[in-house]
Amino acid sequence: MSGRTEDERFMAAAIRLCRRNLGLTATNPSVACLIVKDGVIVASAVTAPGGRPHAETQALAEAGEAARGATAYVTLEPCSHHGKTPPCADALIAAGVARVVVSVTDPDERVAGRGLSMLRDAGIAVETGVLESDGRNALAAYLTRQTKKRPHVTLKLAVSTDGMLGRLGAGQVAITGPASRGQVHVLRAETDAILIGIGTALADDPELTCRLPGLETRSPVRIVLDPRLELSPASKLARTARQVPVIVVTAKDRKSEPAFAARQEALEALGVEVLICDPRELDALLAALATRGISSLLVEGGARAARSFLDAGLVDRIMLFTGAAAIGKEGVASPFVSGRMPDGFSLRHAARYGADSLQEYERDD
Ligand code: AOF
Ligand code: ZN
Repeated sequence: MSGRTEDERFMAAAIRLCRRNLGLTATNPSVACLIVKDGVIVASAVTAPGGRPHAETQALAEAGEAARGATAYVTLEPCSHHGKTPPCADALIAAGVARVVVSVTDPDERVAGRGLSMLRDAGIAVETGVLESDGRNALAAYLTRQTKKRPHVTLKLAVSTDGMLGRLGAGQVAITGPASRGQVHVLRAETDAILIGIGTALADDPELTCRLPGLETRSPVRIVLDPRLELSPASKLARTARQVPVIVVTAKDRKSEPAFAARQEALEALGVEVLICDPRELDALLAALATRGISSLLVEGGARAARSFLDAGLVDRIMLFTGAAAIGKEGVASPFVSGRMPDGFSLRHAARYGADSLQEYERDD
């Protein structure tokens, strides 16, 4: 891209690289580090699956002696704390790096600016805030969990040309084409958990896994809001719970019913986790999910689940896919349609996938 400084071009590359391990590093963020010497990338790394080792230590090991006098580009402020690994700031200092360029400072209270101070105190030139908006976007899950103590929530909607999400009683209706569906599977791969309402689970019998070739192992945890515990043990979700975890969220007061206990047992025998938490209390549910290390949540349907997350003010990003087909009679209306900006959100990105379009909106605050 012309007009970008050298720092911005290397940071853009680092931000692209860190996206590779999104969804694999919970509860750590996926961070990338490039070591650049005389305008050439001599080493690069991204936080390892599981969250460790951190990006910087891997990149420095790869660079070896070449790190001396080099510039390190890091998407997140290097850590300053002795956690499960020694501080990355110390590793950068020991390697003799001359300059460190950072996109986003780390809100983790053990770091919070200390990483940058350690580097400066050691005489290293430090630059921060480079491509910060893109960096924050790539780190959104981690930043939201750190600052709001809940997962970052993406609402994905697939809307027909006439503004419908589906047709009442018709099960799954194809609204978007294969290219959009591929994108949705990439989103699933990058996300820790995916959530639907019981209405969608009963109508569509979806699997909610990532089925892109090569990414099959990256399916998110699947969550169903199911106040009356209606998910069938014969559903695809229940039958595949041993391969990819399924959590059914159900209301407390049902425990007193004998039929409830039997249904709970049948689901648990298949490996489904039954979480007692009132599905109408989304704040409490999201806090519970964050405590389990879930930093990102994809809400995939249906209209009611979408509405309740929006009404609770718990949507951070909207991915609006608009297909080329119309639904017509008996359609279920979407809360949003193409071309009309949702209140409190701004357009961040737009793209075309085959005959479909995507609008990505980001919450304003
Ligand atoms: C970095 N580079 O690649 C990542 C960082 O439990 P620990 O020791 O792994 O520390 C977790 C914290 O480390 C996490 O909350 C965040 O502050 C930072 N993550 N830092 O320098 C990395 N993934
Ligand atoms: Zn670190």
